[in-house]
Amino acid sequence: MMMKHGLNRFAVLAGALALAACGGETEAPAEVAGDCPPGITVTDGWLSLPAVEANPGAAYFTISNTGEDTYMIRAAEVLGAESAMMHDTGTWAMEVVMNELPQVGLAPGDTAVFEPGGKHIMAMGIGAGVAAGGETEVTLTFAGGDKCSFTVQAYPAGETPEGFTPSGEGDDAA
Ligand SMILES: [Cu+2]
Repeated sequence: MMMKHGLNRFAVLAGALALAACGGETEAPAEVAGDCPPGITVTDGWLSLPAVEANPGAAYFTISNTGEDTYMIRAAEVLGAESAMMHDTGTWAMEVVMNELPQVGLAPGDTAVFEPGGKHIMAMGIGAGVAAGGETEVTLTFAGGDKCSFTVQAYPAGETPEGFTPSGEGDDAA
């Protein structure tokens, strides 16, 4: 954390957007953005809302490490949700299953893609304050305690952001 990279501005903006989106509907005090550590950038953040209110939703994003330190994502929170955890998607006995990911490593130069059919942040108990067309905030906690907060736009179940293209990690790569 000795070098200044000007990335703080992103986190500040993300925090302001999340506050604007929440508009006082949340009862708990908003967990406002810290900032992403130097070299960590997040793009394409979005949240897929559940089709049925009681079901979990999932947050997706791309996170890159252009810095010199290795980071290990250890935990995730979604503002407005009761709880959240990192999942990966796989197949077991011909069924699609989700497994909890204890951590996701980001060595220098690494990019991790969280997308449908792969890694995602499962968000349980999403409150009424997070609605389609609105925004909320995801906070990742790294080993050692650094945090990275960013805004995700909420989409109805089954919809994806305009121009969304899977990374090709799944089965449907051409
Ligand atoms: Cu999941």
